[in-house]
Parts: sequence; structure tokens; C-alpha cells
Amino acid sequence: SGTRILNAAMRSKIMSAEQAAALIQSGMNVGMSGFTGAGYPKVVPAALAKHIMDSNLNGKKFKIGVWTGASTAPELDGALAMVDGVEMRLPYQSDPTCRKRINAGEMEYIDIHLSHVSQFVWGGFLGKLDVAVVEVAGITEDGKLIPSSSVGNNKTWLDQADKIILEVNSWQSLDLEGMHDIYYGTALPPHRKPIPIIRTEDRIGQPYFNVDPSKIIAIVETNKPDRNSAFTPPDANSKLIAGHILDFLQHEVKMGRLPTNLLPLQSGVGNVANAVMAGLKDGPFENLTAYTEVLQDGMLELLKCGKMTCASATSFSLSPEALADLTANLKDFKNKIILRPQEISNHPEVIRRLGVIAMNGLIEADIYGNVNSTHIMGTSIMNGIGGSGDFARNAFISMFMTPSSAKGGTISCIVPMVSHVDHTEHDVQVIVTEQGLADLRGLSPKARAKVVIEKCAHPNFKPALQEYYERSLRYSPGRHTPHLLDEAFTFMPNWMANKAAREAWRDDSLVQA
Ligand code: 0RQ
Repeated sequence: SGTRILNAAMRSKIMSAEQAAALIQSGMNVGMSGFTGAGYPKVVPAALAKHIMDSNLNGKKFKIGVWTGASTAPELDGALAMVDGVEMRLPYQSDPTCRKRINAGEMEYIDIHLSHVSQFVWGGFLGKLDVAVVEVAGITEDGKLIPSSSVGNNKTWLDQADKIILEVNSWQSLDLEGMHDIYYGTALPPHRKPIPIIRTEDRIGQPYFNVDPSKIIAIVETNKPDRNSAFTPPDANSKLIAGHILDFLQHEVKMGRLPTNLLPLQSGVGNVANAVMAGLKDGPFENLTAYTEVLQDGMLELLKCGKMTCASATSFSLSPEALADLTANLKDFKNKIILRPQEISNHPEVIRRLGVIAMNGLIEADIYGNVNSTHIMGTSIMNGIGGSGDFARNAFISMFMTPSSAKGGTISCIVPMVSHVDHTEHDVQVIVTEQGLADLRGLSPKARAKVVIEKCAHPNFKPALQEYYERSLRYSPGRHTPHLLDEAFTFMPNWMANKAAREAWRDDSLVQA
């Protein structure tokens, strides 16, 4: 139909997804739009995957570098990983096929702080960006691009790529126009200026992407939905974790350490985040704001009921029901929601200035407060660090939350020493499990260990951790952060597997005492 492409000259670039995909060659680095299942290209990656499969069947190895905002969807990450078409992936993924390839050593992966990606590209550290494949909601008469349901790194891809393929998706609501704030004031050092965001609601850029029309090699029209996953109501553990967090926030207000409307909130997606948002909806706080990465169902609810006045993010991650609600009421939501490039939504300077309250998930935390968000048993990637590092280090209060055990209670998420570190003890101020909340601010390592074991560990693992800690106090060569390095990683599995070992230790402890 071409109705979303109001610029006449650009209409001449319209072609099929197959024709557009054929313009991408093996060895190229491709910058794709997409963040948390929103705003990713829907048809060119799938056509490219088919092209790659045909090439491989003909004995010609075809692989590309895939750069995105964050996670995408089966039509992009899944399809390209399935045909083994990705040489190098960055900066974040959560796709099962991708994960399998990466952990099998068949795909290279660089897990980068989300706020760092654009400056890495501008700085030339990642090599040349050959092609950008970017979904937009429309093209204005004067050739400006209307962003779709995520912004991510699109500004950087459009500026830095040699060539551009656009997917114009008429499934995306045109009422999105005006919701985005694309900032063109970034520069490389030594030419940087302050990012002029003083409050969550500040707009500092423009609603459109600029694009050099001479770089556009293809425009593909689509009408395909984002990957919107169903909402799962908070489970019992998530409700308990949320309860501890809400009590803590109330306590901080009472102590005069937080204002009554708190500070801008950042939270990951998922069950715990939903439970926290649900708790805030029924809680005492008014005029909340969010300075976050992803806007999920719970935040939309807070905006709708008036408890939250403004949310800044780089992407939506909504259930189909929440999306329908957003679309039906976009005009009302528009002045309360701002979508920014991820270098700004996650900018350390802004996060520090606003004093964000950060809440992120973890895989394991150790008794001293180091956090592993990315690796299983130290060697296999789960997803990636995402924006958690951008927020954790720079937040006013940096919280990490998790159920105290995983895999049906067989694995403790509180361990003597994390098998991989994403957030060091210096970046982690509060750890919360369904068991309780450990406030580590102002505590020395030994005091931290006591609080983490006491408040956060599951009762089934508490004695094991306690004994590890006490024995470390006695036998560790250094007593600042006591550890038994030959046991730190084997203690937990040994403890679980070997009743005799536990008994033996008790005897040993009697002798030593
Ligand atoms: O796997 O479903 O196969 O059993 O890890 O764990 O408890 O469902 O929690 O979905 O919140 O994910 C850290 C991965 C937590 C996520 C992580 C297994 C567990 C399950 C998921 P199964 P849960 P979540 C936020 C900023 C980094 C990115 C980030 C993440 C699976 O929060 O990717 O923070 N964070 N971005 O069984 C073995 C353990 C385990 C374990 C959990 N100790 N050992 N497996 N699992 N602990 C911005 C956004 O969110 C966009």
C-alpha cells in the first residue's frame, strides 16, 4: 500500500524481504533493531536465514556478525542461530538456540553493558558496521523515520552503517509518533558535554531518526506483531520478595533517606518485577517515576492508575493484553512515556544524577555480596549482563533479587563464592530473597557474610554456608574476606551429595574447637 511511506523518493526503494536479504553478504556486520522482543525486524532476518541455509547447502559457508539493542525474537536470533549463520553476536541475547550454539562453542558472543554499545561502535572498537536493518513505524513526508516500539541502538546503526534496510511495519501504532526522544548531542571524548536530563520527564532530543536517504538500499513493508509474551501472575516467592522490598522502601522513607515519592525506579522484567509493581499499586507511594530500560505490564498499570506520573525507557515489553490497552489509550499515555536510545536510558551520568533505585535479578550471589547474573556453573552463558551493570553501579540504591534456591530447591542461589562475577561487592547494596532482605550498605565483608547468610539463605542450605564461613574464619590465610579457596566451589555440591562429609566436618570441628 505504501501509505506509511510518505516520502515519494523513498517509495522507489520498496522491495520484497527476499530481495532485501540478498543484499547482505557473508562476512558483513549487521546492526539490527530490537530490544526485549520489541521493534525488531520481522521479515528480512528470516529471509536472510533461508538465504544462508541455501548457501550452506551449496557448500558455501555464510556467516554474519549480528549486533542488536538487546534480546530479539525467534524470527531473528532463533532463525539465524538455527542455520548457524552467526559468527559473532552482541550485546545481549536470551534465545534458546543462540544460547545452545554459544555454549557449544559454535557462536562467538560478546556480552557488553548496554550503555557501552554505541560508544564502542563510534569508537571503532567493533569494526565496521556494514548494514543496518531497522524496523520503523513510518516515514514522514520529509524523509524522517518514526521509531517503533523500541529505540535501542537504532540511531547509532542508522548513522554508522554504510547501507540501510528499513522494515516499515504497519502493525505498529502510528500514535507512537511523538513518544520517542532521540538525542543527537552525544560525542566521543574529549568533546563530550553533560547529558541535560535533570528529571525523568525531561525531553532533550527529537521524536524522529535522521537518515541519509542515499544510504537506504531497500525498504520492506510488513504487518507483523512484536513477540509479546503472556503475563504470568506473580508466584508466592515473588510476592514475598516484593513484600520485603516494599517494607524496605517504606523504612528508608521513614528514616528520611528517600523522599515520599521515592526516586526513579528501574526494574528488570519478569515475575519478581511484576510483583513489585503490583505491590506499589496497592502501596502508599504517590507520584512515582521510572527511569528504566524496559516498560512492562506493571509499570503501565501504575501509569494508568495515576500512582506513576512518568516512565522513561528504551523499549516496551508487554503482554498482548497490556499492549492492547496501551494501543487503545496511546494518546493518554503519550505524555507520560518517553522512549530513548539505550545509551541514554542506561546512561551512568543520568542514573547517578537522578538517584535511580535499581532492582535486578541474579543467578547466584555469594556471602560477601558479589553477584553472578549471567553464567551457570561459571562457564555457560544464560542471557547476558544487559543493563544491570549500567544501573547497579550508578544507582542510589542497588538491589538484587532472587529466589533463595533454584531447580526445585536443589541448588542454593547463595553460595560461598560466585562462579562468575558480573556485579562486584562494591556495586551490590541490597540482596533480597523470599527469606528476607540483606542491607549491606556500610558493612565490612565479614559483617556482610553474616547478614547474607542470616537473611537470604534457604534454611536447607543455611547450615552449610554457616559452617563454611566459620571454618573460613578459622583457617583462611587472610581474615579480611575469609575463604577456603580449595573448597569454595566444591563445598556446596559436596555438602549436598555427601552426608558422611557433613558428619566428618562436625567431628573435625569438635577436635579443632
Ligand atoms: O531456568 O527456567 O530453565 O529453570 O535461571 O531464573 O529464577 O526464573 O529468574 O527469569 O528473573 O532470570 C539473572 C537470568 C534471572 C535474569 C536472570 C535458572 C532458573 C531459570 C531464570 P529454568 P528465574 P529470571 C534488566 C537488566 C541479566 C540481565 C539484566 C537476567 C533461569 O534476570 O538475565 O539484569 N539478568 N538486565 O532455574 C542454576 C542457579 C540458578 C539457575 C537461576 N543458581 N543455578 N540455574 N537459575 N538461578 C532489564 C531487563 O530485564 C530488560
